[in-house]
Amino acid sequence: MRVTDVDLFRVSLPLVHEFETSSHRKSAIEHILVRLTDESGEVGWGEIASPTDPFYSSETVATAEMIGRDHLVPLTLARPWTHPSELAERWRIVRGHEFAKAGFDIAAWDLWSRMQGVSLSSALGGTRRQVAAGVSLGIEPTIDGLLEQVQRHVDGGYPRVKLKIKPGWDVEPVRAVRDAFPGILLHVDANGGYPTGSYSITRFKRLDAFDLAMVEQPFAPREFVAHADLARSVSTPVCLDESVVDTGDLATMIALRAGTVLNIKVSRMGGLTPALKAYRMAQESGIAVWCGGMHEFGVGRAANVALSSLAGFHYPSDVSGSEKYYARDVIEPVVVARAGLVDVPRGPGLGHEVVMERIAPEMEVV
Ligand code: OSB
Ligand code: MG
Repeated sequence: MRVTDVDLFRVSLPLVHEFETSSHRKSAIEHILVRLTDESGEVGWGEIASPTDPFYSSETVATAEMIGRDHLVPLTLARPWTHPSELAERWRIVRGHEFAKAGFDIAAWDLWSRMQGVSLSSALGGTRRQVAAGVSLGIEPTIDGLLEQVQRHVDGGYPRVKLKIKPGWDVEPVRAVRDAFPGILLHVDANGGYPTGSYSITRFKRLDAFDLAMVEQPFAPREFVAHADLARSVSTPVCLDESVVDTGDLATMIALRAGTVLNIKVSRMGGLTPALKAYRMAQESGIAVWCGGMHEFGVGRAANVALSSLAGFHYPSDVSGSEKYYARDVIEPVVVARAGLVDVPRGPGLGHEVVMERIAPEMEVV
């Protein structure tokens, strides 16, 4: 494959429902779409799903644009490659910036699988025809408002509900949801919002009463030891998200027993190539994995669906239908969840086409 053109498009879409986590609230999402064009004219699309502000990780849309333009574009154009996994090796010289790398990596996998005439799912080794989709619900102004959101998505057939929590919004909303929906697969995500120490251990011990599938990322990303302490103190499984951006972090998690569940995100880990590596490593170590999301537009969402089609993904993924977030996604067909299941496309590449009219030309940045 010889890539002759790389185009980056900054695209902003309004959210249909505002989303609040332990760190902030947002009403629109801005991501960067990456288009690689091969000398044959074939194209591949990827998505840089970094949040706008450095509250989830240190990356932002602005840093991703800069790193993409100044480093990843020239490295990608430098010489031909035969398989997308070679690019991760090439980009290794750039430390960190996993979101930026993920956008390029997805585009390379899309391009490569289109050239082979295979679906991205089968290129990755996926075998499922459908994947189970879960929803991630933000912090709501009231518990009644949260219950309405849960009801709407349970009625929509979603088999798993994840609730965002923060100090001051945890035991009470979780109890209310568990009481109203005794049978649902439920879990919570703190996005690192809790202080380390006894206050939090006590709080999480109280959550043990609600039969949660897991508690995701209670403490800040580097707090592996605090996560290990918590994992020893509570019966609810501890899941890591922000803490694990590479296989070195995963090795630390395993060695310290800082959790028994891993949220694999294509975006957080730098793309499908590193996500596959983490998937294999977790499987060998008895860590249960599932595929998380970053409010991706259709391109990144389709990559998450393809990855989730691998048989070892244990829990439902954060790959709800496009319409949960966006009135008008950038792809056709949009991602649809029916009775909590998303079909895995069988056509070449991502199996969806980007609609150029939905990407204003003035948003092209390279
Ligand atoms: O922690 O999983 C997270 C969205 C933005 C940033 C962090 C997270 C999330 C989600 C949304 O939970 C999952 C989705 O894309 O549906
Ligand atoms: Mg999370």
